[in-house]
Amino acid sequence: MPAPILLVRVALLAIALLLVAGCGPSGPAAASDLPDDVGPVDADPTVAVRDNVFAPDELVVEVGTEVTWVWEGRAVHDVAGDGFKSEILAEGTFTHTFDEPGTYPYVCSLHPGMEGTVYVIPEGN
Ligand SMILES: [Cu+2]
Repeated sequence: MPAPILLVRVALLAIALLLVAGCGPSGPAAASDLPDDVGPVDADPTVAVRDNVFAPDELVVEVGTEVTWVWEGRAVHDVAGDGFKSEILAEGTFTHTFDEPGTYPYVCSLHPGMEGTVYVIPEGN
């Protein structure tokens, strides 16, 4: 009785395809609430974009702060987060002003593992 076995195989294949389709390309995670122990604010809201690391990879700023990423590496990179995305650049700068408190993870979409986080804390903390 091969027919039922074939049906089961088709069903399993369909389920597998659905699972794969649900996992799109991995992008930056969505912004989220702040953890409890963030701070103090970094004096210089600037991040160097190097090969293949953001330095510093964690930055703490007050809400309303303009963060500047400065390309310093030899390879091309970008900055891609929830609500902000640079062009793919080899040099130059990208800026983004964070108007809402929260945790903003971002990545270079070209280099897996090249990740950073901006923590945006309320004014006066
Ligand atoms: Cu990169």
